[in-house]
Amino acid sequence: MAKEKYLVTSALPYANGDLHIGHIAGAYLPADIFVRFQKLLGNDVIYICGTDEHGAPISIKAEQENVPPRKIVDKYHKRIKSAFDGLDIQFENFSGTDRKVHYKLSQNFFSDLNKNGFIQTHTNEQLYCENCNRFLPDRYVEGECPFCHSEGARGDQCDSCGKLIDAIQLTNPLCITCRSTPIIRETTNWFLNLPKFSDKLQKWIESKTEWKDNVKKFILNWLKSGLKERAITRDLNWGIPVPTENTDGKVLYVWFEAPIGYISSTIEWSEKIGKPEKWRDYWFDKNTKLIHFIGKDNIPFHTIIWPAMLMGQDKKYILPDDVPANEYLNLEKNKISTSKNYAVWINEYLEEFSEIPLRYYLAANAPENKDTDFVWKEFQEKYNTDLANTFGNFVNRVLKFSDKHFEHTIPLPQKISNKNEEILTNISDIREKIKQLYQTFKVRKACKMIIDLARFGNQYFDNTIPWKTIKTDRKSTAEMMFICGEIIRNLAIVIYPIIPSSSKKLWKMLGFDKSILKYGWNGLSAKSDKPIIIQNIETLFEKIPDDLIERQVNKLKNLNNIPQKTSGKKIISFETFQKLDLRIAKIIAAEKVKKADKLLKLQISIGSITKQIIAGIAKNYSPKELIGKNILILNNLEPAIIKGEKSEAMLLAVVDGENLSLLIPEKEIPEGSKVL
Ligand code: B3M
Ligand code: ZN
Repeated sequence: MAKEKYLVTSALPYANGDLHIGHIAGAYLPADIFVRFQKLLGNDVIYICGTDEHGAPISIKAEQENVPPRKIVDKYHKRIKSAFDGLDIQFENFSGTDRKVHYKLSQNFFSDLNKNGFIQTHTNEQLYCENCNRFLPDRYVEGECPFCHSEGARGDQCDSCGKLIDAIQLTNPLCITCRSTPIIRETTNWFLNLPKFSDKLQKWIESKTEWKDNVKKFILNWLKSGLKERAITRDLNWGIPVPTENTDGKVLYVWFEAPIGYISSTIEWSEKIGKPEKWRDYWFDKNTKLIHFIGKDNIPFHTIIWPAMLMGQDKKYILPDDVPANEYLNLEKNKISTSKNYAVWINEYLEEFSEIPLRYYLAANAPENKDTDFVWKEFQEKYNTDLANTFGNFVNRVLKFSDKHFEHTIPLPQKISNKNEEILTNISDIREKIKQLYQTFKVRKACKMIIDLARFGNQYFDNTIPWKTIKTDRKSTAEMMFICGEIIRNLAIVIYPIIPSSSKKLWKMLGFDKSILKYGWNGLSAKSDKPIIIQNIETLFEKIPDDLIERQVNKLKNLNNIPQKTSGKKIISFETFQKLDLRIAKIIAAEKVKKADKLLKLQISIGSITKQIIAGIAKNYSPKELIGKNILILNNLEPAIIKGEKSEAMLLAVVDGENLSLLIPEKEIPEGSKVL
């Protein structure tokens, strides 16, 4: 079969801070897994990245630390790269956007677009700080989001609703440096004429039938509301000079040049490997599949602005084949926040753990279609249960048993029963499914199937009781061991993309002479034809102890300013408030919900009707003390089934950590009364 060709990129991290688990789950681990999978298949694939080194994020950090921007960039480039190394995330090249090749290429991009009539200048109003004597583009200014009204929205994008913002649209803007209110001043900037690309973009996106729903929806919405020209220069002094006249004091907008970094980093790679023209084989060959891994806040840049920039070049660059953007990862139910230091930082993590549990947990819990939550306790449990107890235990018992009874081998059987043949067919079906899942970026499901296979292995071992049969029937025991060996051989390879170092360790125990990548996915298609010679048996996965996890949990608890899930407050209208049917209800019966230690089942009476509600208050109230109490409820909440029980309204309570108190009217008031 002809080799497929892939050019895989991950969003270029800003060189203004360290990486945390949210970055890894969104854009880097999924890409690394995909790349390793393609390598196992024997496809031609390169993984390209680098740091994003210009724009307001960097210059602001430099001002805060009172050092030149280049110093910040150098420091964080190194720290970011070492975090990736520690997590075994391997790029073909990891460059940076403050390098010569990148300057040249970015300026060429601008010049081509300009020459081809896609760039216009406009003089318009911008925010200007009279105290700092400068314009305030992007992150230099903060205010209330014009769309969702959250506070603390930046001048380029609102973190709460994800919408792109023009700084001038902010309500109550403030200069982030001196906190004074900026004035409005005119300035001239260069704009990319996106509307000219509308039709082409629309057609192109409609052809992408296989893109993830969240991504397509986002783009089609954007197109529907009409594309606008976008400024691609900024009044800043840190960045790439604009290659045309009258541009003093201006640089290319960081989001204009950053994606070009994907190309310049590929060029740098070509030069490093001594094949300076090689990058063209990827960027100009329409058989190359260009895949951009990003977090959801980067969708518009990668699916509209960047493709338009590519379309407007003289040279025929390929366009993105897929942009599998991920949703967000939260931390212990709250939003990760760099500024509040509420995060799990990779460099710190690596001081206490190996990369294995994190890679596994973030893969099994990847925010592929919805936001997911990183919970330390779950991290420990998931790893201990799936990898140590299931996968590792299976490998260990099979290898130890076979090693002892079959002269350090997993033997080849003389014949294979029909039932066992069926199992082998099943294994290859499962493998085929896992392959499809990896190919379509569904790593969560792939993880699950892999662990299910290991679990099946354990059951097979238990049910066939080799420790008994070995005394009476050596032949059939050899056959069972062979089946277990086949499961292990498959497991070692299919888990490779997710936890490559464990996979290699297992591979070593199995003593194959070809490396795991050479053997590859294809090596799995034929049955083993020689016995496996078992090497030194080591523990694959050491369990994570409780105290290590407790320390991490406490670290987070000790932060005094934990950010809330939705940052900023949302203002709602009086009409919206009026839609809430808040009432007083009387509890007439209460009991525990089976198999749910936090839940109580309550019967409440609201005037003439009774309803059932399921409430998470069992830790704070006993059923007995509740009966007869008048409580506050939200009456018109959509009914839900909780633990198999119907819940037809919601009780209101105040919560402070573990403390919970019901809201009870201060005076005697008839049940059913409306709260106004
Ligand atoms: N530096 C933005 C971010 O970290 C960014 C990505 C650039 S990709 C070309 O959200
Ligand atoms: Zn200022």
